[in-house]
Amino acid sequence: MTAEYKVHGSVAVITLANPPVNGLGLSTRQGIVDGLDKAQQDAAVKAIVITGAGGAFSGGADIKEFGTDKAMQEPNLNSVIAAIENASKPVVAAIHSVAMGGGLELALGCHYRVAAPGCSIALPEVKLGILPGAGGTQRLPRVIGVEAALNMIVSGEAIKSEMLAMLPGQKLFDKLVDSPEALAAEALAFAQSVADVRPMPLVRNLPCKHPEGDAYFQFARNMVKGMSKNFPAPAKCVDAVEAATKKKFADGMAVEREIFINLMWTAESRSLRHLFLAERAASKIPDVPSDTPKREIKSVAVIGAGTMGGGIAMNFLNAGIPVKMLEMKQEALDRGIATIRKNYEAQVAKKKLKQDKYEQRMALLSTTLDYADLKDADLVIEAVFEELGVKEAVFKQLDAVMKPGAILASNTSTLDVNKIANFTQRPQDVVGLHFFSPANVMKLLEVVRGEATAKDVMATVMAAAKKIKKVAVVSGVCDGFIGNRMIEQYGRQGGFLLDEGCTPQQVDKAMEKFGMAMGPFRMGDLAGNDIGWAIRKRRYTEKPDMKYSKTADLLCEKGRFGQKVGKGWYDYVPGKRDAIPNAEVEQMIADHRAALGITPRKISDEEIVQRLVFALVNEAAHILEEGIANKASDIDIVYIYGYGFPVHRGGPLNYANEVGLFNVVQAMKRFAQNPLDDAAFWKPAPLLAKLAAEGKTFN
Ligand code: T1G
Repeated sequence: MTAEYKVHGSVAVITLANPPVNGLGLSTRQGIVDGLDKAQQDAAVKAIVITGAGGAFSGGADIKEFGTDKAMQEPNLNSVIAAIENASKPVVAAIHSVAMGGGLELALGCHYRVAAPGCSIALPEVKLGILPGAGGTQRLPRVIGVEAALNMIVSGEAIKSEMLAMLPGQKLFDKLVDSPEALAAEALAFAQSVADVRPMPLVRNLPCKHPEGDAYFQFARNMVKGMSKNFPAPAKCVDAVEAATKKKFADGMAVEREIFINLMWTAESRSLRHLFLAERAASKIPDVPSDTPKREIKSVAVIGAGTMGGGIAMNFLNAGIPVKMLEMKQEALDRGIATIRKNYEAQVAKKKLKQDKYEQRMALLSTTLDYADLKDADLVIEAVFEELGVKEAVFKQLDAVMKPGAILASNTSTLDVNKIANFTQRPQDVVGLHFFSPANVMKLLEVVRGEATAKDVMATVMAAAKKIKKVAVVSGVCDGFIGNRMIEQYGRQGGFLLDEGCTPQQVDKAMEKFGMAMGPFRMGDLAGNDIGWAIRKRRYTEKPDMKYSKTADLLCEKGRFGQKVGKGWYDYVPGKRDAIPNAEVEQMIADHRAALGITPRKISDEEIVQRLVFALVNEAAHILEEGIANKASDIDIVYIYGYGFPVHRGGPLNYANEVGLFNVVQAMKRFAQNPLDDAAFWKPAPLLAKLAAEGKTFN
């Protein structure tokens, strides 16, 4: 059982003990009910306290149980709460640290609630595409008021217990103790003090009204509509809370239940639940145990004060870690520091950063022109020009000066980390840390594991990634690692579609309707079309039989590199990001088509989306087969955090699971028939073909 029972004098204490956050899984729910039964049968027991062991009261229903029959198996959470409300002796919730979702609902079912300060209180179910399903939408408005409750339920955000205790007329907490240390004793004393109070108060019996109900909920619906594109749950939260103000409690519960079950079966909720677990799973490396000793990162060095080097440095400064930046020339250092200052000052101007914090961060930054000054850094990250010869010179220098045990990292986005490691005598200390531009903004970090990279180096950099608030995904060594290797196939399909009859804006609009933050051509204009051009030039010699559309090269030959030069696939007005279609580009595409003897055809949005997304899926299947990525969910995380893949689709592989891998393979067979496409590429990766044939998914 993952709930302990112990009697202290005349008070029985039931302690949830299901680490890490006392998720209310079946055995925990059973433990609570068993404890309630024992307490009620023991004449010596006059009152009951429920609390949580470790770092949480309870983080809510056990998300890992979702989609399994355990989640609904009796006693389900509503049954547990009913058992509490119907108990013959008062039940007091002793709340500390975290009380979220079903954990807060459990507390709301108790007769009394005693809380410690600093506790994170939330109903975050909406972030999983559902809504509170154990009475939260009906009970929370009864104890903190309709508007405060609806705000919490629609946002899913946590509020500190001491803030909620200050709400006028609140009945959420009967007592807020002075400190977390005082909670246990004070909860026992409180339980004793109410042992004989009858009738025992029930939240469900409290009134729930809003003075201008119709007007308020109309306003709430309008607000929610704006912020919940692609997600049905927030609007349903409004319906459920409105039911609390218009219906008897039991009827309101029925409304909540129906909405909860319907939302649980939406693709959006499956995507959000998948990503919740995927993001946490990404930090786990199969052959690197979580207790692997980590090296201490007390200071960091960054080689290169350009856009990437400056952004990388900011991540560590923001985490309070001193950074020493090295450049070859003082003016390059000055430029780099000026850019960092400009970025911080922009945040201060937007009130996103306090002046004193800005100054603290800048005080942690130092610069040098001399490698010898870097020798004491625990981690050094090079962000110099993307050319192997330059990397070789840098790593040879680092190998000569860095102290033993320092971690040497390259920010390379395409080069072979094994080759870079072998420029040194310490390949076990070399790793790739591929930041995405802008490095101080993008959350994704690809941690590229060389064949010699030591396990403790991997454990150390994964922990450092968490400290600088990055979502780190481990990649093996290959050209483009995970993200850029896949995006190359995505871009190739975009080029073929232009040759076959699409305009750039037709492809972009189709992908943005699918949910991409930006279509491939607007993204090329943002990142710089010359980056892809340089890679294709390499490919033309390395892989002469790899088929590419020449359209993008024609665009680059006209110097249309994108926003940075005011023109790319689209035109741009200085200071604005609007992509303005350009007739000359469209004519260039049409002329190129004609030169190839291609008669343009009408291409549906569905084909556009399938060809671009299934190109990602097929390449991802190869990446999984080759062991470049450890698991499918890691690849979804890469695309969500690094490439603007729509969250409500859960990532390219989750989306493929939703479409059905059989259907993905069928579509690929159709694409392979198209003489203007690349039939060889559309041969399903063996892993994909196998899963499809067996009716399985990537997970
Ligand atoms: N169920 C199962 N595991 C959970 C969990 C949960 N509810 N919450 C966290 N974990 C695991 C997580 O996967 C990770 O596992 C570890 O705990 C640490 O998490 C009926 C239906 C509680 C604020 O949405 O917001 O109740 O990777 O890295 O930063 O209405 O976790 O170590 O194996 O996030 O300290 C509603 C979600 C559920 C809360 C702690 N509850 N959790 O943050 O640690 S639905 C939630 C969080 C529900 C009812 C409905 C955070 C946290 P592993 P972590 P953290």
